[in-house]
Parts: sequence; C-alpha cells; structure tokens
Amino acid sequence: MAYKLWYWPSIQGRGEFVRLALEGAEIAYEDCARGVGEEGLMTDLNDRTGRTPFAPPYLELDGLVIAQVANILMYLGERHGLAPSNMADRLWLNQLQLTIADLVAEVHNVHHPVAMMDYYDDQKPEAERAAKQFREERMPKYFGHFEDAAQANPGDWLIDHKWTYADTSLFQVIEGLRYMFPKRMKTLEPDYPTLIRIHDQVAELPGIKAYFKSDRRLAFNTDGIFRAYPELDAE
Ligand SMILES: N[C@@H](CCC(=O)N[C@@H](CS)C(=O)NCC(=O)O)C(=O)O
Repeated sequence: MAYKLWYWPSIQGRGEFVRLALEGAEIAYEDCARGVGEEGLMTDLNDRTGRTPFAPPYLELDGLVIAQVANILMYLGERHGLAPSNMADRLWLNQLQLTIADLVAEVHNVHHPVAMMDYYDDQKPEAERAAKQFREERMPKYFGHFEDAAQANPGDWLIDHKWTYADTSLFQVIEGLRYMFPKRMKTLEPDYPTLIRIHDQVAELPGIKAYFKSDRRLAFNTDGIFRAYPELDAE
C-alpha cells in the first residue's frame, strides 16, 4: 500500500525533504493535498485526535501517523534501508538531519526575522540585516560542518558507501540556496567540493532523475521556505 504524504500542495517547503527520499528510493506514495487541496489538508489535520501532528508534513500508513521531517526520514531510513543499521551511525545520521532542520529554520527566519505570521513586506529592513549575517556567517558555518562530515566519511556519500536521506536533504539545501542566493552560492561553492559532488551524485540517482522529469516536482517560488528576493542576495 502506498504511503499518504500530507503537505501543502503548492510549495516544495519542508515536504520536499520527504518527497526526495521517497522519490530517490522509488517508494510509492500519494501526495494527498495535491488531490484535495489546502482545505482538504486542513480538514484532515483538524479532524485528527490523539497523537496528532503539530504541522505538515506528516506521513501516514496503516494507522501510523509520523510528523517532523527528521522523524519521518528516520522511519523511512530504517524501514527502507536508506540509513545504516548500527546505532552510532543512525544517531550520527539523525544528528546531521536535525542540523539540516536547524538550517532550514534559519533560512525561513531570513525572510521572516520578526514575525512568522506577518508578510515579508512588513519586515524588509530586518530581513536585509538577517540576510547579510546569514550569507556571511551562517552559510559558511553550516557548509563547513557538512563538508567536514562528508570528508570524514571514507565512502562517496555523507555517511556510509550508499546514499541516505541526509544526502537527498543536502541536495535540496543546495538547490534551494542556489535559488535564493545565486550570487552568494557562486562565490561559496568552490570552497565545498565534497558537498557539490554529493549534490551532483543525488541528481544522477534514477529515482531523482525521473522525479525531475515529472510534474510532481514543483518549481521553487516565493511562498516556500527558499525564496528568491534579489535584494537579499550579494556575493
Ligand atoms: N519542525 C517541523 C516544522 C513543521 C512546519 O513548520 N511546517 C510548516 C510548513 S513548512 C507549517 O505548515 N507550519 C504551520 C504552523 O507552524 O502553524 C518539521 O520539520 O516538520
């Protein structure tokens, strides 16, 4: 039976980290809100009782409902061999994924530095200040951490000799930041050759290639997490 993935239908957002792992591994899933729309998603979420998700994305199969990107990916990793099997490696992988989640939250705070529910237009001067610090200090710090992690692994991937959900997530971070900060990425990328190599390897996975050719992969837009506001970019 196919998984049911619940996420906002018109953006890549955090749901994309789950989609990429599913697509890369060619695991069947239904992207439910693409059928029933935002209202259907809200109805599904609001009608749930008991152990409910706080927010999308969440994944459902056989009565099990899992939320939080890193938690969903940990489940998929263990269930479908997208993660190593020993405890130390599983914890390391989860640690990398949680650090990616921290990075994603900071990316969102760049265009919403003051108030999450207000428009970007209402917090532009603060966003400019946040973007400068993010570009100049946070991006190199995160990239350096992931580059060191990848270089410490004897295999071709972030961990192990086979791709895991952290590799597809890292791919999405690079794709998203290229869309959001094209000028900054151009100057930074040469310093992180291992990350770029892993990105390129993910792009060549058969499941990912098929996904990119399909209409399931939405384009980035300025409603998602990675937003291209040219005034926030610089070398
Ligand atoms: N830490 C959660 C964050 C989930 C989240 O913030 N989801 C967003 C969309 S990307 C949302 O719909 N939030 C609604 C809300 O926070 O009220 C995760 O990684 O899944």
